[in-house]
Amino acid sequence: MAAPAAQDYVILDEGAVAALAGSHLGTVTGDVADIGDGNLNVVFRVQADAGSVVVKQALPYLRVAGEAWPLTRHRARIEWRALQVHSQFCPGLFPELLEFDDARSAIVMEDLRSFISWRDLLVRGVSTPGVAAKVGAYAATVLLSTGELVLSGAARERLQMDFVYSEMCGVTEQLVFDTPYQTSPLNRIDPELAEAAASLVGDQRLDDAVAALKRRFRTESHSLLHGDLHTGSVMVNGDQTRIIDLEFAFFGPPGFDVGSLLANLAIARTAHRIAGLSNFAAEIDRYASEFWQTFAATTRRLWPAPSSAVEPFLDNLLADSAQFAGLEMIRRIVGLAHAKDIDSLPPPVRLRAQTAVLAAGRDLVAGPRVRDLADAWSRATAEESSS
Ligand code: SR1
Ligand code: MG
Repeated sequence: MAAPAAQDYVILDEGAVAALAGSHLGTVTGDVADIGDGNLNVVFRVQADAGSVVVKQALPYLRVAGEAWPLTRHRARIEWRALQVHSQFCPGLFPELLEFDDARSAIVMEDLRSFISWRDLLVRGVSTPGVAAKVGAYAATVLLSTGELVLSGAARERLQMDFVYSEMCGVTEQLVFDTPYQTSPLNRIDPELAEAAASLVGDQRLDDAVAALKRRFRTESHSLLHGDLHTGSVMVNGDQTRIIDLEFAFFGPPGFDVGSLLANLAIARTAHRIAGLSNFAAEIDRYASEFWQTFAATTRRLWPAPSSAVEPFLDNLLADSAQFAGLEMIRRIVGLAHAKDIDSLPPPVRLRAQTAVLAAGRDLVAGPRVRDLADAWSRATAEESSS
C-alpha cells in the first residue's frame, strides 16, 4: 500500500467528523462528542436520529505526548486491516466496520456506547462470566489461523506485507522492553516505590532475560497478533464481548498476547487480594484458568492434523507467555502506561500491590521457566516473590 497523500490529511474537527459519519447515519443533528481517553488517537461519537457511530482518527503524533512524540498515521491502516483479518476468523467479536478513510487515517465503526471495558468491570468487582473464555478462544484462533501451520505460501506472505514490523512495535519495544529497565523520563514511578524501581536498572540477569525476549519479539513472526491484548482492549456488555484497539497488531511470537492478558488478570487479582477482597480475587483465578483452558482447547481443535506436537507447543507457549507476562506486569507499575487496577487503590495498599506485582513480574521474567498454569499463576499473583 502506498502511503496516503499528506496534503489530503486534516485533523478532523466536529464538522468534518459529522460529514464523515453522515453517510452512515443520514443527517447528523450536530451531536459530536470527543470521547477519546486513550493514549494514541482521537475518538468521536456521532449521534443522529438513526443511531450513533464512532470515528477514530490517528494523529501524526501520540495523543498523550503531543507533537513531542511524532508518529506516522500508518497505525490506522494496521488497525483497519487487523480488524478485517481478525473479524474474518472471529466474527462478532469486533466493532462492526463501516468505513476507512485512508487519506484522513480515520475509521468509522460501531459505537460501543453500552459496553464497558473489562478492566473497569474488574476494578469495580463486577462478575464477567464467559469473557475470559471468549478472549482465550480469540487468541488461539488468530494464532493458529494466521500461523504457518495453517496459513502458508503466497497467502501468508501477502498478509505479512500488510503488517511489516511497524513503528508501533517500536513503541512497544521502548515502553515494554527498554525504559522500565533504564533511568528514563518516560517512566512514572511513585516516590515510595523508587528503591524497588531502581533495582530494575543494572541487574545483569534481568537485562539478559529481557534482551532475549526482545529479540524474540522482533524476530519471531509466527502469527498476526493483537499486539496489545490487555483487559482495557476488551469491551463487555452483558453476554456480548468486543475486542478493540488493534493498532499494535503485528506478526509476532506465540505467547505475547497470552502473556499480556494473563499479566493484566494477575494485576487485577493482586489488587483485589491486597485490598482484602478475596472472593473477587478467587473469581479472577477462575478467569485466568478459563482463559488458558479455552486457549489450549481451541489450539488443539484448530491444529491442522492429529499430532503429538501440540502438547509441547502449548507447554512452550505457556512458559514463553509467563515471561512476556512478567514484562507487562513490570511496565504497568514503573513504565509510562500504568494499570488502573493498581493506581486506583489508596496509597498504603497501592504500594503493597505495586511491590508484589513488580517482584512477581521480575520472577517470571528472570526466574525458572514455569511448569504449568498453576505454577505460572501462583508466581504471577504471589504476594511475596520466591526469587
Ligand atoms: C504511549 S502508548 C502507551 C500504551 O498504550 C497502549 O494501549 C499500549 O499498551 C501502549 O504501550
Ligand atoms: Mg490500547
